[in-house]
Amino acid sequence: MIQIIPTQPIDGQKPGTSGLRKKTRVFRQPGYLENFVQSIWDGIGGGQGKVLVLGGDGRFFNTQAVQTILRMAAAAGARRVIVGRDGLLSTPAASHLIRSRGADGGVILSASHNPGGEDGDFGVKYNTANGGPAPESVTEAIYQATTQITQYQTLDSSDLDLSAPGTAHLHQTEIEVVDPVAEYAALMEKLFDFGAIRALFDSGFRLRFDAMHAITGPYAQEILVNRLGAADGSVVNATPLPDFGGGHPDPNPVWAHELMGHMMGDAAPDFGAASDGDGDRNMIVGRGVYVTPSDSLAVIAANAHLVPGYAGGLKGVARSMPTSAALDRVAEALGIACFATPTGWKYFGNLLDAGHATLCGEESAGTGSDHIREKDGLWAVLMWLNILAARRQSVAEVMAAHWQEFGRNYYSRHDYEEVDSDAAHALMEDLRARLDRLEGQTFGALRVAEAEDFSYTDPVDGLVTARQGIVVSFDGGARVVLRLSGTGTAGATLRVYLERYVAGPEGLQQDPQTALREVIDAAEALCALHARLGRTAPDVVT
Ligand code: G16
Repeated sequence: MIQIIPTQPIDGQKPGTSGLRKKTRVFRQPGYLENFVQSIWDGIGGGQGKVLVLGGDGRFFNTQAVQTILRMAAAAGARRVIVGRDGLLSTPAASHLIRSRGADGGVILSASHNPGGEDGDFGVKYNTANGGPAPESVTEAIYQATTQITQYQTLDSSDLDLSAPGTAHLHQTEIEVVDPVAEYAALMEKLFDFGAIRALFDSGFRLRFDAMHAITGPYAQEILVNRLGAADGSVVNATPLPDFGGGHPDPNPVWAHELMGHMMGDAAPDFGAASDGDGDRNMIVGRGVYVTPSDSLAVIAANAHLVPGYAGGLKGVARSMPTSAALDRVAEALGIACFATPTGWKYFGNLLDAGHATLCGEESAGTGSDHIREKDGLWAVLMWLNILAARRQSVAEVMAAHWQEFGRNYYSRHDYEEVDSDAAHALMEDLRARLDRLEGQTFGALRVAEAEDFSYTDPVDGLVTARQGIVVSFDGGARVVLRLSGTGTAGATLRVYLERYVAGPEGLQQDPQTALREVIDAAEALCALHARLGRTAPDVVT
């Protein structure tokens, strides 16, 4: 029986960089999830007749939320919902399912790298028929719907058993429960030279993949161990837990410090990697060497021709604006276009759909290609493994050779988390107000060559997205970028991205914080970060 429940708008249901992310407690308030899901249906022109994919990263509240959304999809008249077993799907697997099944879209439950659990974060995002995050036109329509909602529709029915693949009906909607790993693993087999990677493992190559108690554990176990022959025990923290074991499932040197410890130790394996809560981010580490996401993207682009799925060459590449320009140097050498977009994977969708770009990546540990429309953690790991298998070199050797050829973009991101929102916004606004006057001024040892507030014109649909981060470039090519995060759930997070290029052949093996000292000092001199935010140091340095 369809139930029509009267409701009223709830403030603040505006999707951010990647869907709606809030504290789990906020999402569990009566009607909160229902209001947002009804607004998704309303924002996309109704659920009637639609084929949808549904799944999440398994964090606390995933199980109940999936059941709620199934009931609401059925009440909205969806034709079919394809849902991962136990309501689980990694974000890349969900993107692939939407595409491979020709679905109209999908609902993904995740707050990505944010901590989970009752006191952690939860999130909901909608992906469109291309498998990618809804573009701004759609998220805006959803947001508008949240401000006008008067009722939502659901069913008066009990929970469905989602524990085994098969088909059931809910009202008139077919519910298909699928193995969350199978189709994704089959796609990976098509893109990569599994034989070469298997031979690499057979030769004694050792791997440690840290799933951080999140969604990729079963995917990594199946692909890396069962299909590629990595030694048993290579995948650690492999069982997804609703609170990620109390950890912060963000694959960077700070939160994946356990893996970093192994990789920098005497008994380090050849290759280390980690992924995040929903499986779309990655971290790459060699024995004794951490590879920044920006460098990883550049290395992948430079070596993609060694991987069967990309042997035909790249149509173009894209990066988010704050990502380092290491990719641009590779693109120039390859003679292909390199696009710089605002932060948010959704901005890559048009470029991939239109065939302008094959590879995309972000400094925030996201790398991917046109095989799906999300960034893809395990895909990046397989790219690296395939490249190492083809080159027969260590990660350190690959990096050294890359920097010798292209020079090195020293890069670091300093995050000031959960700072006072007013102070952070005022800092940004004051800097914006000074932009016109910065050129020629000196901060610390560096003189400003150019200052702008990044604005992006989508080359496919012409849409303009303004105010996407303040970029201050200095003489000699160093730069600092400042922007406010769009994924936090408490206060504000200010991100300070620091970059400096060294052409080589000398000076390519410095510690990044040392190599960036003048840029870090210039950023402080530019906007008195510490005094204004009431901090003495960043919370996270990656
Ligand atoms: C999301 C977006 C990414 C973005 C990242 C950080 O990733 O999909 O495009 O780079 O957030 O965004 P911000 O700097 O605004 O916090 P994820 O992995 O959290 O879905």
